Amino acid sequence: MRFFTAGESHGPQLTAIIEGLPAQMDLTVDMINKELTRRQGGHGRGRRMQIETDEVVISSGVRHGKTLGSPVTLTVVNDDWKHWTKIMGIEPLGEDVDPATIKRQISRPRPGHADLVGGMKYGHRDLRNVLERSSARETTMRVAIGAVAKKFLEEIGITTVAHVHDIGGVKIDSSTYENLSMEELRTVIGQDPVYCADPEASKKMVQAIDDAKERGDTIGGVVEVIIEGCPPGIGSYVQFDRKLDAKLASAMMSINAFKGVEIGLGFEMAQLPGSEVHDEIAWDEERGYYRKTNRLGGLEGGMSTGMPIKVKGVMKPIPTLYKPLESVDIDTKEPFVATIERSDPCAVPAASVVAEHVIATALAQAIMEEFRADTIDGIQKEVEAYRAYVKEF
Ligand code: FMN
Repeated sequence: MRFFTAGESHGPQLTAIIEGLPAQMDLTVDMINKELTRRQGGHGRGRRMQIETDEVVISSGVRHGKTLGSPVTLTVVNDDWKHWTKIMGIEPLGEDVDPATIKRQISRPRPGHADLVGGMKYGHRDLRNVLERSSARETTMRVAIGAVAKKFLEEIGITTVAHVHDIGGVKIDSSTYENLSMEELRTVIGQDPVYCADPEASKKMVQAIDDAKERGDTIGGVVEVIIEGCPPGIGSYVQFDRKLDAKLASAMMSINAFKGVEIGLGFEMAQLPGSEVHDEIAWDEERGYYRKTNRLGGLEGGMSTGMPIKVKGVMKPIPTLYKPLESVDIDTKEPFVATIERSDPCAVPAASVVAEHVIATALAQAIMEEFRADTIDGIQKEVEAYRAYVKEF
């Protein structure tokens, strides 16, 4: 399965094309829209989330609710496009229009954004040409693609969930969610304003977001994606670019503002002896092979072990601040304090939804490389036979 996304933040629409999906798989716009709605939620999101209600249009690759095996095209139209037709127009400006009169041009790069280097790299003196694409608006389509990937995973018995682990220094108490089933965890975070499973920590996180807003500042955090039901042996140790942990880390790092990834205990492993990091192997008739603990987060040697996969990602605080940082105007070369394009104090809850979907996409891709069939039924049969084989191995 491969995919592309396209579209500018204030352009007419965002688009994704997914190629390589098996045929005969159930797929509806509702499955995708409910995930897009979750991406727009979470305490700490501002005005633009209220302007937009993202709804996807499927315009190819699906007929009567089933995939055809042909490329699937997904589109999310920009409801606010009417206000941007001149600023973001596709046609040449025409000789009678002075480019300087086009509104909302940007010559002031924001620290922490792609603005300055993107302008240098692509020769854009109007930095809007950079920020329109570098904006996290693109993650809308990553979620849409991930919703399709999640449906595929579900068809072969794999479930995913993501939750907020910490925000602005407030950490979840792990005991609040460790014993919850995936379904219970999904229900709990679905009702929480910051998608956190610990009600006490959640209250403090909401307060931390409100305090940051008050100060004109922003805060980041950590999200965790959990995957259950993945059979052992997805990915491979035989070549560096087939390692599943590397693929998942790359997917996580591809999200705007994500600056680090942990698998299992992650960076904590640096302080622990090997005996407290590695997981002992056991076997019983019902489960087949399993690990007595899961400190390595379901990955060994670049392959899934069959235990739940646990990947965390750290999001830096949003770089656009109401308490602005200093920068330099590229026209005058004079220093200025940055103006605000738009800003929320915290987007960690929304980012947890994005993380779940990019990880689901990377895993679905890896699984499709292992099990090749043109129909979902064919893949299901292959996975089933493989699960039976590894259990008895
Ligand atoms: N950055 C902002 O300045 N304002 C925002 O409102 C904003 N919202 C975001 C929402 C989500 C869901 C995510 C994942 C990121 C958001 N960001 C926002 C972060 C920027 O897109 C990101 O920091 C920027 O593109 C620079 O990329 P880098 O941080 O990966 O270097």
